[in-house]
Amino acid sequence: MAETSPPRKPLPTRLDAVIVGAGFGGMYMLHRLRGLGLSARILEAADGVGGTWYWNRYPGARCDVESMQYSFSFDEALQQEWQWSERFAAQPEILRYANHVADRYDLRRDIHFETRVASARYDEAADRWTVTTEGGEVVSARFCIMATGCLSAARLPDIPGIASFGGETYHTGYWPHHKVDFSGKRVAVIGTGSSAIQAIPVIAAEAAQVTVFQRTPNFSIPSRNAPMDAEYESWWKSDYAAKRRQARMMRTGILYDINPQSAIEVDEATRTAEYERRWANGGTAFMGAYHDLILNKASNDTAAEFVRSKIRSIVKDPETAEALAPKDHPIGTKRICVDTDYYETYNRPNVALVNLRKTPIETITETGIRTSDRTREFDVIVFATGFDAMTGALLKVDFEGRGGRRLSAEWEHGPRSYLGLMVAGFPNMFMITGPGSPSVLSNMIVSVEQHVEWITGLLGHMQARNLTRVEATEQAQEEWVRHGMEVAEKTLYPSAASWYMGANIPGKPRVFMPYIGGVGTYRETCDAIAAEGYRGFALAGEKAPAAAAE
Ligand code: N01
Repeated sequence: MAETSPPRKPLPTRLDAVIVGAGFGGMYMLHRLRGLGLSARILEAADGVGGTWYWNRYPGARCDVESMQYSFSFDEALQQEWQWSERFAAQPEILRYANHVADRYDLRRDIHFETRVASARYDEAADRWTVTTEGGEVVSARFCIMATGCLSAARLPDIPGIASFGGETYHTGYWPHHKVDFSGKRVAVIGTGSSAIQAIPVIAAEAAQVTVFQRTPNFSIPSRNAPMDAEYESWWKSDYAAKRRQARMMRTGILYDINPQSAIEVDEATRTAEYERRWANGGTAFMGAYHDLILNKASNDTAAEFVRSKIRSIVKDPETAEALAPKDHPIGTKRICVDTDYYETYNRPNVALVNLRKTPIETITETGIRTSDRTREFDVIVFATGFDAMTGALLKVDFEGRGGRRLSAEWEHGPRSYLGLMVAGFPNMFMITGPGSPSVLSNMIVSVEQHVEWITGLLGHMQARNLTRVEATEQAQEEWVRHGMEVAEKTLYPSAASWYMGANIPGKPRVFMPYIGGVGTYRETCDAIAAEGYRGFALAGEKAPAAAAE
């Protein structure tokens, strides 16, 4: 298995399709386009495949979807042959899997590594995209497919003095390939989201001292990670295809038991027993304890209070425990975290928590961090400060669509799309897990497969009819955006200042970006739209659709 790329080769000047990004979405898309007989290349900024799992190499990085479910389902042989070593796979193993996929389907020969796309312009007369790389290479392609991921534009905070620090600095989403040696060092971690919650226990086990700078606490559930249980693996593999079919119809694309009851329908003892059972099992299935936890504040409060009581029982110092107990958002409305020994880590003598709500950061200095009450000296600062989520990577490319429309202008007040797949005014440009689709609220691989297969179906439909252009109509887009907002408003999600809402980026419009109607419902909608001849999409080309249908 090769983990590094072959030498760079020049880009072809004319292709059927350019795919941007060699994560799971881009790789599967390439595989399916080959199946249609189309010429396609992936342009990838990194020097290897894996997308999010290529970049997020921080200590403790691990998936919070179980390994048996966080993997491709499109090939029975692939899913039978691959063996995961743990219940929740760690980043190096997922990256090995991504490399295995690249090799197994001979994808590398059509991937251009270390190639970052700068701009894409649509030529209406030719029905083609002109894609230009940062290196100045230009390729003309009929289709431009963005597989850039939802959490790939890492973000450093605007803290004064950030550039003046003389020690080592790292961002969790842009971690170096070499092992970072924390031994004997004084380490600051800024941020307490999923990445920090995974990294802090591992760094604390090695460093002399870890100081965590927390602005907003998050809810975290223990993962109860363990070596893969052979019986569990065989249970999955005995009828993998059937279980995958079930998973695809679940709200999150993950097969787990969701209790159809309401949390406030049952008495307190029953509720506590259910929360205890799920806490003991570990993982995000905790949120399936009652079906209405994300719908009803009173129900949500019961789960939130249960987790707060767990934090208070684990963390020995009461002031630290109180600072770690989230009170500003309903549980689950910011991405729930999954950890190994996160809260326990605050009982270590070498770990301290700084509550930035009480003593905000004033500046980063050459040797440390100054908060409103004091200055602390550090050898290393780890920024676990997240991403310009969902739109960041898409808007990094200067997109110019039909009639000179700019994607940045179209999305000035928040992303607008039809199904999270296409944007009106940008014909032949697709997004894999774009804003407006379930994406980050789901098992990403399930959503990636669904999008890739749906796009493949549409391109096959066009091929059969000799059509050269597809575009979402303004009306269909308008209705989908409105529907997405209506569904979100029925939940507690918009009440949290989350990255789902764009709230972590100063100046970013506050719009709930993913589609929360559920993975299964969304799949049915997409399938129905395809079955109705791609309702809401304008199809055109060399032959008119009517003539093609004859
Ligand atoms: O990023 P985040 P992440 N001063 O945005 C803080 C996925 N993921 O990389 O909330 C001080 O969640 C910020 O504070 P606040 C998963 O979907 C999955 O951790 O803005 N602090 C927050 O605490 C996840 O949700 C997995 O007040 C500042 C933190 O930085 C998503 O990636 C693992 C600050 C950022 O948290 C992103 O997670 C890891 C400032 N100026 C990630 N600016 C798994 O599958 C920001 N912060 C398990």
